[in-house]
Amino acid sequence: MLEIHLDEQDIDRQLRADVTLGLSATPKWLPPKWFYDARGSELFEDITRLPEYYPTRSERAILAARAAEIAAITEAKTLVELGSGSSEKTRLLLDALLSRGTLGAFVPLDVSRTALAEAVAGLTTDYPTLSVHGVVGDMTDDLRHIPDGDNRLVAFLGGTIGNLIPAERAAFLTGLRAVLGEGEWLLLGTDLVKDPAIIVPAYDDAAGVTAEFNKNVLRVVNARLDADFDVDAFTHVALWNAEEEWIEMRLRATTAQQVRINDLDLTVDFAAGEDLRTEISAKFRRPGLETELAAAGFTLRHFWTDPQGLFAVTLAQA
Ligand code: AVJ
Repeated sequence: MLEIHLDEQDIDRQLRADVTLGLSATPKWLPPKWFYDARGSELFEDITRLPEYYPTRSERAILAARAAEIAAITEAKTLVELGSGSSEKTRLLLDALLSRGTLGAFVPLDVSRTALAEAVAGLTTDYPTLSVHGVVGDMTDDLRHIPDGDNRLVAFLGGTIGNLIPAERAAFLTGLRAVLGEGEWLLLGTDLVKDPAIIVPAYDDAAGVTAEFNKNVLRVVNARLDADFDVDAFTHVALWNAEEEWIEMRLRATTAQQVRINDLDLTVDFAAGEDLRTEISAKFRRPGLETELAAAGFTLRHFWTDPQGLFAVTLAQA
């Protein structure tokens, strides 16, 4: 079953608001959620298989090693997954919780109705005893639509929390804590601070897949808002912000140019070399994470990393 709290019209309104705000700002920016149309989602899947992109592999290794332990500790009855996408790593958790015998329901929440419908259909076939209840919604403002239940485990994997700036993270975690009862669980995937010589190539791969993924946001704006971005007139930039400990992805205008966004009746000027920021991907350290969780009312119970210490999965309790 699929429950829809976000329709095409809501999404269109959000896109218009984001593009109007971001392209009128100095410096210019666009939120990363607009990367993910069908092509962008495919490019992201390609990224997860790149030799340079360690987060997906590292997180999968942690979950494979710890899923049974997570099931034994939480004995969760419902697994909620935020930003579930293809739900591939989730199967590790579902299998462990089903073996443990506690799990009755899986609630994937995602903004993409098509991706979610596909995931729900596949899971319903593969897990006939499980109640699969998809929620189409925005994880930052539709958490109230997570169905009631007791002993729920909310998984937010992939390191996507790193796309939020610290103030947004605090608001998100506090909002999540507010919908959970005391004792319920959060399983959080976070990329870790490490040598930028490892991080930067993960966001600037030799094959140029991340560059295509980054530029895809311009194609999305062109297609959805009748704009005329010249995609080839921008270059992909990934830079490590050492102070904030986050990666910034930008699109740099190679020449001075004007872009017309017809549906917004907006004309935007770019200077030669001007950057448009398209994503931040924050990297974490255990102490900072523990502090952020505590500030939102969560207690860190376990912090697991892969053998190389690249990525972490944290189990926290409300
Ligand atoms: C899906 C948000 C976790 O930040 O690493 C991959 C997206 N951006 N390469 C990340 C992404 C560039 C990814 N997240």
